[in-house]
Amino acid sequence: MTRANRLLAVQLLAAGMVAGLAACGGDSGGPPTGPAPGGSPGPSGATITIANGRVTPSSVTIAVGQSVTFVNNDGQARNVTSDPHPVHTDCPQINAVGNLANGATRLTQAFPASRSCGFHDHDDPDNANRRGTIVIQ
Ligand SMILES: [Cu+2]
Repeated sequence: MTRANRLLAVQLLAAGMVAGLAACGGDSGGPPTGPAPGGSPGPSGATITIANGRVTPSSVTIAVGQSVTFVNNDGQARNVTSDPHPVHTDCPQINAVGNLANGATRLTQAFPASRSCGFHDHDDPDNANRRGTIVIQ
């Protein structure tokens, strides 16, 4: 290898390393599903069923300390998460339901305080048929 060739090889190597570094940056993950606190379910105060592409009922009222049962009979997985999309931070108790396979049933964690909590299907967040509200009294 001549001196000129060796210099060229070093330059090509350096250029490759810079390109490699540039390709490493950026966010490769999908949207976060939000924090999943270490809470546990309480007694179920209401049941929301997903079927025919919609949640029924779309609004339920429960007591402080209770959970909501989600049942998925929609023929495919549905992803039940707290508003707001995509951070799911309002009522992380809902994120305990998360990705719910067809035929599966899962409880939210117990809701610790009186408030209203919106939820949505994270895989179709603007679909009003799969949005709803949990009112904790
Ligand atoms: Cu979402």
